[in-house]
Amino acid sequence: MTEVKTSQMAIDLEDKYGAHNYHPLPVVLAKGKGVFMWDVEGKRYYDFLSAYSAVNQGHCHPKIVGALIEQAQTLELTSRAFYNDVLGVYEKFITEYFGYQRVLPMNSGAEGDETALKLTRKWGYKVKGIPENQAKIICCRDNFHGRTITVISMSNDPDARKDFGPFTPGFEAIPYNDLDALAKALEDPNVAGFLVEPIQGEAGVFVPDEGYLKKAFDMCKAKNVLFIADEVQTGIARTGRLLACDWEGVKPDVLILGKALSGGVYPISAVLADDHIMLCIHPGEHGSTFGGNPVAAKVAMAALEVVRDEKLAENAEKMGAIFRDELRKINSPYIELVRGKGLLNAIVIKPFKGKTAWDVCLKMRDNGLLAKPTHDHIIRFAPPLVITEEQVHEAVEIIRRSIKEME
Ligand code: IF1
Repeated sequence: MTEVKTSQMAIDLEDKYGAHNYHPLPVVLAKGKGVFMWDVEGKRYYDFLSAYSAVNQGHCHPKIVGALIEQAQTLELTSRAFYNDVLGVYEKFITEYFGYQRVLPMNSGAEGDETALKLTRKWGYKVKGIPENQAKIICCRDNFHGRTITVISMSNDPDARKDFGPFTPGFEAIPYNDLDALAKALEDPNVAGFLVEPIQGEAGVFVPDEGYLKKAFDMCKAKNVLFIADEVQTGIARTGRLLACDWEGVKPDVLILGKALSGGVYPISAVLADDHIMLCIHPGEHGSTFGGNPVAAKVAMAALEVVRDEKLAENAEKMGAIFRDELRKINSPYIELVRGKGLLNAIVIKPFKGKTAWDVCLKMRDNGLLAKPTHDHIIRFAPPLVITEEQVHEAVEIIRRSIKEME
């Protein structure tokens, strides 16, 4: 095996042997602990991406890693052709934790979304009585739900779609945060579900108006349409509540979770729903070799226990408020606005002296903080939820200094 001795070696290897489907910030990470990561040369960084909110519990959390190791040494995978002694325990645990009757375990977020779409269509035909092949699902413009062909069929991002067609039919995209558009779309009796991100992450941490989710939920109920929440990024304490929907007291009919369900150590996703929806799917109609395997089950339980035991939702709310307050005190021609909820935040960058959000991220990297631009002019700030107040202040100081050095 080749030994990586410098950051440049790692970059060269990826460049030569990997598909070119990403454009990473040039930093090569070799170690993580809590809110920090270290590069190959040993330089320490604050992680303000948390692997797109997968690492809410902090890097290499001993309890989650411990659960992984212990179960991997005992029983790793049985497939769902047989029962095992962990899956049912996990199913009971996670359904009680989120207040649903049933769970369908999968691996990636995109698979969770696919599962929710299939489940919603099935319910549309079996329960709502939509004529065969006529079911429609409403989605939102500028959504991000993953990379599969069906999922990108809902996208309007040219990079995500171009030359990947033909696409899956059966979707209608309406503007996000627009209840009139939703009302109009809901007039079609063949609508089975409305799929929505409580905060649009990829769109640049776009927080909808207060009351949007609750009203959208009520409108769906009035039309016998399932309200499907993609909480893959916003869920598991990220926004200062266990779920972002909790901010408005909405309990989605179908809930999609991923990312931090594993604390970042393993790909785990899940779809939760009650009997009258979930039991529409019968044996042989959906599944996955790895979904809900014993290691995943143990990891997810540990990851969710950490969220509860360490009160991460409370900490995210508190630290998020301090973080936004401090960011808003930075007076710079580069900063147009600061927005977010809990520890899911973003600054909108105004191009200045020919410099963009990417340049700001490079400067922050040099000063010891890692974040990623989205859409050229937005920088997402989403540290692990275990961050302390002192660390928030230190991180803001790095951000302030980086921006000032560019003026
Ligand atoms: C990448 C974005 C974040 C998601 C929501 C489902 C998925 C995601 C709401 C799919 C995934 C990702 C994947 C990551 C970049 C990232 C992202 F910028 F692209 F939009 F987080 F904001 N639903 N989000 O945000 O989950 O299948 O990836 O497990 O590199 O594509 P997945």
